[in-house]
Amino acid sequence: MIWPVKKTLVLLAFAFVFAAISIDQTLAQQVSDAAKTEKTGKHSAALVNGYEPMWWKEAVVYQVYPRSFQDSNGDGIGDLNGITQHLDYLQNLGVNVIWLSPHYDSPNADNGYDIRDYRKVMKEFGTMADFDRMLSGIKARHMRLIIDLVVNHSSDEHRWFVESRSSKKNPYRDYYFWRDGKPNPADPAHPLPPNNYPSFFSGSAWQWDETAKQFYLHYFAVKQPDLNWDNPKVREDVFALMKFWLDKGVDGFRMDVIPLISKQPGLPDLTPQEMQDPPRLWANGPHRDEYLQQMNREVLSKYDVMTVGEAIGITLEEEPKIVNSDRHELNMVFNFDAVRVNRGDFYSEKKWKLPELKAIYDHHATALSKTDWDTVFLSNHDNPRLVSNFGDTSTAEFRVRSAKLIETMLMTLKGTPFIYQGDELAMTNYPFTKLNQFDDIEVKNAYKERVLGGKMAEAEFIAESQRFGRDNSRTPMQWSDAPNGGFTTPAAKPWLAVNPNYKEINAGQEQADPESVLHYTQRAIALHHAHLAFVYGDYKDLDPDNEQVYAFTRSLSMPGKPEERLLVVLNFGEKPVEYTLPGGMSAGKLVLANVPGTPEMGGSVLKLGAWDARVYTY
Ligand code: TEU
Ligand code: CA
Repeated sequence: MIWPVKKTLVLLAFAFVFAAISIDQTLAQQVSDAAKTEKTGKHSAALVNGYEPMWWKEAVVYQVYPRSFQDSNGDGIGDLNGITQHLDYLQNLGVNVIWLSPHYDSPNADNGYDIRDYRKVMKEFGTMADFDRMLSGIKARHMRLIIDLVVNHSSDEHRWFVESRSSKKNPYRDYYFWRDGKPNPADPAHPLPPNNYPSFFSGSAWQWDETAKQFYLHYFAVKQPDLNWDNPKVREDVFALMKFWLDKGVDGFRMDVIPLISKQPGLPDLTPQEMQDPPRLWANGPHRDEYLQQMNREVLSKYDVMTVGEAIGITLEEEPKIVNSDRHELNMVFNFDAVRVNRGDFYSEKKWKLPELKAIYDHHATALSKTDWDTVFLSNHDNPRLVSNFGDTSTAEFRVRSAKLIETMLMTLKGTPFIYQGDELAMTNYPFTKLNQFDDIEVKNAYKERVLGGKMAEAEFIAESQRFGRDNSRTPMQWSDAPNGGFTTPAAKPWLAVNPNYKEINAGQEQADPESVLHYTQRAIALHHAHLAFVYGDYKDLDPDNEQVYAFTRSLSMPGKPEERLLVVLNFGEKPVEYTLPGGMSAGKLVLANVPGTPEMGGSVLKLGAWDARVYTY
């Protein structure tokens, strides 16, 4: 008696599955028909101002550096359960996507950018069950998660490398780059590196290995050997681990130094000219696009994902090779022109003027076509704090205003905006005064090479590292005015010291103040979401040569809708100005301002105070 019922249920279930599949196929068919229409040049109603609408184009992304976000168990190290505790905070902020810096098993030579096991959660961060709980918490709040894919290199403690170094005959030998050294006439027992490649983290990019009696290549730390993507097995293994996480439900990847995966054939010495900027050459290996296309074909195209590559070494003109949708590689990349506008060699400061930054953004808006997509960001875990880098921290008032101005800019420029944890609080650089306050391998190695090598005075090195060192952005999140800023328990010792200004700058205080940077960031994000013009609209710089005011428009026409016209005016500095909009233009209704009491209507002459940021209709 019971069997027929069960059978019917089973059949019904099958019918549902088939119905679901056929609906999916119909949708997929529609999408591919739309794509075909686009290719044949016929007008497709699905496009918005020529762009194919995509969730990742409309998203605002928030980067979490797990080590420094929230410690939930009092060991002084941030963890996944700590992130889960703050998901409501992130949802309230209005961000759609979380980019999680590496959460994998790692000996932490470079804070997780050296991965020992790609399928395991870092012990200090928790367990896979914690990860799953975090992911479902993110989904339950209608947000998405992208994770960091670090596959140009692994840790030297990864099983592949352990095998690889064990013998020349090991099947994993070709997973990495092993080479004989050059003869060293002065000391025959110690050969010289195979070529003159420098490491990003000082010294040679080659490490002598006593077991293997050969050198291996490491663009980054000695503990980060470069994977050999020319070996098809490496690609297969990487694609499999990507699927492992995608099948768990993650929504895509931020890909660490991804253009570096295709090495120069034969690994010849850099010429003196190439030596000026090694990543330029390293990022343009002969198989880069082939490997990314294979990755897209075999993995990415099978999921609805967001992909963003760290485009180190790639010029803006070259970006479409990676991001043009017709090429089926990645959705977008990070270009460093803007964030490095004030940077000279290594951590040295370069004087810059506003027109240079505008020229970069103008270049972005013109160099990319309607089938490319862009990112907008001025901070991450490798750069100083946003407000310390581009704003003014000389007084509390200017810190708040300038941070709001920068948030306004990020949410209104063209491209998917990325913010970094603490930006929304206008957290600042740390007052580093001595070497032992730093944790970062980049600083420690550079100290050895530069200061101990006699190339630079210690005081100058510390001052530059205080200005640009990566640990500035890695100090723990300041949640409250409790000891340790609420990052960890009062008795614990955080892995990196909390900025002493946590008593004034913290989330609790900002939540209570409607005029805080936190509340303002929330409004700026909401504004971004409220106007498709900020996503798909045209960008026009109204006054490219003005050294004080950045004024631009975003406008969007869609069939059957009134044109969306928005005007952004930013006074970059403390000097007030009476600004006459160019071309007889008049500002209309105010939609966002960083100073309370700003008049509701604009006009053609705007009285701008220190660090005033305004968005109007026009
Ligand atoms: O960064 C690559 C990179 O561009 C850095 O070398 C950067 O130029 C430098 O640190 C700035 O001072 C990525 C990750 O974002 C970084 O955290 C890692 O250390 C690095 O790759 C190696 O994985
Ligand atoms: Ca912890």
